[in-house]
Amino acid sequence: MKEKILVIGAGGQIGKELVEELCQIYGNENIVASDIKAESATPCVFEKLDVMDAQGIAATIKKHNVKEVYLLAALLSATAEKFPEKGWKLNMDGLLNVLELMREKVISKLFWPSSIAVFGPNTPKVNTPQYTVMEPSTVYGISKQAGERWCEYYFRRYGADVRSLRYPGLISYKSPPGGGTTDYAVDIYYEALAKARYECFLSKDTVLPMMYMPDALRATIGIMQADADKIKIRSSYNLAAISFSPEEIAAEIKSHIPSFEITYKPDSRQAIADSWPQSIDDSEARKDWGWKHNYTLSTMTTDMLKHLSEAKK
Ligand code: AKB
Repeated sequence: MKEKILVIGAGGQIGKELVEELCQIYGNENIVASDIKAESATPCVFEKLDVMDAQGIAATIKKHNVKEVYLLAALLSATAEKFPEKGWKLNMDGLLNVLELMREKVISKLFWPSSIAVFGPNTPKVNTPQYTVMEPSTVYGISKQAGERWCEYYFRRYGADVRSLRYPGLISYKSPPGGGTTDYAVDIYYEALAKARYECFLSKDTVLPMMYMPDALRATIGIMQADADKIKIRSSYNLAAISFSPEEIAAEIKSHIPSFEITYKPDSRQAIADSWPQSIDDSEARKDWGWKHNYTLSTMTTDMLKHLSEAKK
C-alpha cells in the first residue's frame, strides 16, 4: 500500500482548503482527511477522529499506511480563553499524541502550526524577531509556546522531523474561521457584501499580522516539501505577509463598495490583540527554505470580494 498523508482537523478553516490542495498535488487516493465532526464533502477518504484519542489516531494511521501528518486540530485564542482547561488539554495532548507516534517511527514527518500568539505584551511589537521575549498571556499562546518547545525537544532527542510555522491571522473565503481574535478580518468581507456595514470587535487602529489563505497554503506545503537540511528551526518559523488595522481593511473594502460603513465596539478580544505583535520579521523562513508571500491587502481584497460575490449569485 502506498504511503499516505493524514490531515487531522480537516473540517476547519485551514484543513478544508489544505485537503483540496494536497489532493490536487498528490492525488485523492493518497490523502486521508479526518475531523472530530462528521464528514464534510472531501475529495478523498474521510475518517472521524478525535485528536485526544491516541489509540484512534494510531489505528487510522496504521489502517491507511500514513507516513505524513498535518495536525491542525486546535482551540483558537478567543475560544480557549472561554475554556482554558479544554484549550490547554486539546492543544497539548493532541500534539503529544502525534509526537509519540513520531518517536516510535510510525510516522516520519509532521506539520504542526504555531501562531503569533506565542508572543506577549513584553515582545517588541514591530518587526518581531524570530528569537525574542516570549511571554504569552493567553492559554492558546501558552499552549503554542509549550508545543514549540516539545517539537524542538522531539527533534533533538528523537530526530523527529517536525516542521512548524507561526501563522498570523488567516483570511479565506472557502471555510470560515472559528474562535480566533483575527476572525474579524474574514467576517468583515461577508458583512460588507451582505449589509454594507460591519461592527468590529477590535478598535480601529489595532494592527495585526495577517495572511491570505493561498499564501498560507503555499507556506505550509512549502515547508513540508523543503529538504530536511534546509529546516534549521525546529521550534517554529516566524511567517509574515501583510499587516493592517480594521480601519485600513475597511478603507480597502470601501474602494470596492463605496456605501460600506464600519463601527467599532471592542470586546474581550481587544486585550488579546493588544498583547500580540503588529508585524513579524520572517527573514529566517525566507533565507532557509525560500518563503515569499504574494498577496497584498489590495490584491487579497479584490480576490475575496470577487469570490464571495460569485458564491452569493
Ligand atoms: C487566532 O486569532 O486565535 C488565530 C491565530 C492568530 O493564531 N487566528
